[in-house]
Amino acid sequence: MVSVGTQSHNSAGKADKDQSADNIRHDWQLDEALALYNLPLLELIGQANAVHRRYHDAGRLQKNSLLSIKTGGCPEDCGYCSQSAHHDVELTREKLMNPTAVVALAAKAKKAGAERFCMGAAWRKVHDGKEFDAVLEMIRGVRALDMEACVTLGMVNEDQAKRLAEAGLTAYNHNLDTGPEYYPKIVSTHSYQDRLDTLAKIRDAGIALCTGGIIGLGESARDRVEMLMVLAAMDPHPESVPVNMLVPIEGTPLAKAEPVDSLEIVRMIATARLMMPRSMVRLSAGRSALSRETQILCLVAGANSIFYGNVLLTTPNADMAADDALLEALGVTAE
Ligand code: SAM
Ligand code: DTB
Ligand code: SF4
Repeated sequence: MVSVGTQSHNSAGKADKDQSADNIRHDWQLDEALALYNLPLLELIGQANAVHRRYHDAGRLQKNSLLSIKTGGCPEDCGYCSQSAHHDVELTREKLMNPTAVVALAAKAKKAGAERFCMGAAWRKVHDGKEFDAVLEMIRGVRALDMEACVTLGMVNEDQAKRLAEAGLTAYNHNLDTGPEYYPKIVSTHSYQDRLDTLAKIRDAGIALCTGGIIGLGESARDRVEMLMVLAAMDPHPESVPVNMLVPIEGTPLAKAEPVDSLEIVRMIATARLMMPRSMVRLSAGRSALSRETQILCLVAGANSIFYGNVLLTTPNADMAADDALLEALGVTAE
């Protein structure tokens, strides 16, 4: 039986360099990771819940608000994405929003209980100039509200990472999306190594990493755990790990992808929790297709963060009123 040691206690959520004394591992092997993923479900959830409770306050859930600050027209060809210019999707393109409007929406999200404000731009990479300056202004504005700020802008260079850090950016979202072998079947315009290079520059600049993936792209369980192995090999582990379930978009190559059994997202979250005990694990896109009870299973299995708000980037999120009822039923408090 595969199990994970959980002997020593540590304070929640903080990733630091000295993780070795705390059963934090960076050397997961494929057979071990797959064995965790394939454990009998109740055993997997039980082990993940025990690790979750040891490293985190299980009565807390982080609420993040998400906003698309620049929508559509992206030159990349990610097969799942509504915003790629390569696909024929019914989507209104929007140029970069102005910082005042963005910060006003962040203030509104804060009032609704969000602690982190995440801003996404459909760019291949950041270009220096007026637009990047405007994004830096958004970050400073969000931080001035005493909220955490996260952006996802595509690839960055070292100088841009440094400027993001100077603006006070809390975290940078840049997903690996799937395992290294399967990735080229999903995207051809950039490589897995490009993603890893951007993550390294962000981390070198002292910004927390938010990086995870999607299930439902036609990948195997092996591809899923291979992605988790790449994430868990990072030292320290990424501070947050979003787990998305594909939101199928009409007009994308993955519009008709075979839907995955919702218990696979529970397995993915539980395995992420076991392999990266201290990271925040975010139950991200796809919640509106999950029952209340499946979402609760995800939280029991170690998810401790959600996107809260009626829309994700371009697709509807779980309804806010339903989320309020869910949180009320759970009796959890916002972080
Ligand atoms: N262009 C930037 C990038 O690729 O990093 C930022 C935006 S991109 C939309 C952010 C992430 O959203 C993707 O890496 C992917 O994990 C997730 N995502 C995009 N479309 C999705 C979909 N249809 N279903 C689930 N997740 C999706
Ligand atoms: C992440 O992992 N999920 C969010 C956020 N990071 C940027 C994006 C979800 C997008 C879902 C599809 C859409 O709304 O376009
Ligand atoms: Fe562009 Fe990001 Fe969508 Fe890929 S996932 S097409 S890089 S916006």
